[in-house]
Amino acid sequence: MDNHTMSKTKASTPVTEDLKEILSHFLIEGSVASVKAYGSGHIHDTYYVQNQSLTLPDYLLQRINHHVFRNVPQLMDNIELVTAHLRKKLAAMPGREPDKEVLTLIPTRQHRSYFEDPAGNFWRLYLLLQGTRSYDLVENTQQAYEGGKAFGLFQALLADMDAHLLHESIPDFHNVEHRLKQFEAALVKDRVGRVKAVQPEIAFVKQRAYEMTALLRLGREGKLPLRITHNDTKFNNVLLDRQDKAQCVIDLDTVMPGFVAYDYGDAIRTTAVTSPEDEENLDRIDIDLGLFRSFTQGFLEETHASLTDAEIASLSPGLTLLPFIMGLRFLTDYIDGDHYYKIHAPDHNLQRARAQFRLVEVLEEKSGLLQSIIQEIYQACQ
Ligand code: ADP
Ligand code: GN1
Ligand code: MG
Repeated sequence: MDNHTMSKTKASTPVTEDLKEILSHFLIEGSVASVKAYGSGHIHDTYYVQNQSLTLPDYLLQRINHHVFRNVPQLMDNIELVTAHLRKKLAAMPGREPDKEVLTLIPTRQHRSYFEDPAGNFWRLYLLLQGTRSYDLVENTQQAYEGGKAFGLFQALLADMDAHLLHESIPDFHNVEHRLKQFEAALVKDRVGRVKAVQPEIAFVKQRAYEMTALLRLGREGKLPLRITHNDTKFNNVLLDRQDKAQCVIDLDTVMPGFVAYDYGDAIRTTAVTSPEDEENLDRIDIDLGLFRSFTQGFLEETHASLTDAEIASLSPGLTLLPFIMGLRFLTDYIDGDHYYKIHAPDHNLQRARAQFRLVEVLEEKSGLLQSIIQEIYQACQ
């Protein structure tokens, strides 16, 4: 990684004293015992804030990556709007617990949803949802089912929210034509001289580029409705409780208008696969049909009544599209010199891209079978 990209996107690691100073700007209860780096997200820096008192809440502090989310006030407006809408909808449903099922932002002493420090970093604080866990890898069909219920319900609850209220926090986020243009631009620049070494991956992208725009074209023809979607439905963006029941959908930064197939495809990418997103041994990458069925069952139980026939038919192409987009973005970042995603090894983005492209192949091979499972589950939900 060259110094230019390091300084442009990777802020220095703060020490505990700095973090405690940042926390002093928020309206927290009690006092801070410890602040520890937490989670495995690729974009923000997340810290677990432990309270001195066992009876007062713990918190989750995040330094927002403002190179990725360029308009933080708009981003935070979105999160306030979405959480308020979810809270209101859940409050009207018997047996639900909005305070446990929706993220709670802790305001600053200036009554704002984020704090900007003198160095230009943006910070936000959430109430830590006690007794919950997120999993990078799904462990069983019950968890996969719960993941499907959580993202399905999330979408159903936002169906009546006015999409015009939301800002596009990252324009063209899942627009594959836009991602292909960024890829082509990176190839032309070849900033760090890596293009020569990734010819097979480039060929993989070019072979599929046109077919991967099918959903966009359907959308343009008015055949697929835009809904409010989550757009980052990785399995670790659902918190499960101690009984492995889905409790809360988190990571709301990319909630924006999108197609239902985006959320479905992005979720299957991590929820129906037992190897990690960056699996090095490509032979290990496969779709687990039990997990696939379970996620699909949970997702369609919550969404079937509102989806059109065209949307049901779009779920299957969404399965290959999302790992394709993720592989393309990882590869583009690799070619560009690794300045978007956090990496933990020099070729990490390439390894991630290869794993995602292998997953695309597996999904292509099984697409007929997966499509018939979706149809069967959909019919049974009717
Ligand atoms: P990123 O965008 O970096 O993935 P997330 O918002 O998903 O950041 O948070 C990172 C991790 O922190 C999550 O995977 C989850 O384990 C944990 N987490 C986030 N918010 C909460 C919360 N309110 N309560 C408990 N854990 C949380
Ligand atoms: C990023 O922040 P995190 O790790 O949840 C990325 C997603 C990718 C994901 C791949 C804003 O999500 O789009 O699917 O990595 N988020 C952004 O793991 O780019
Ligand atoms: Mg996350």
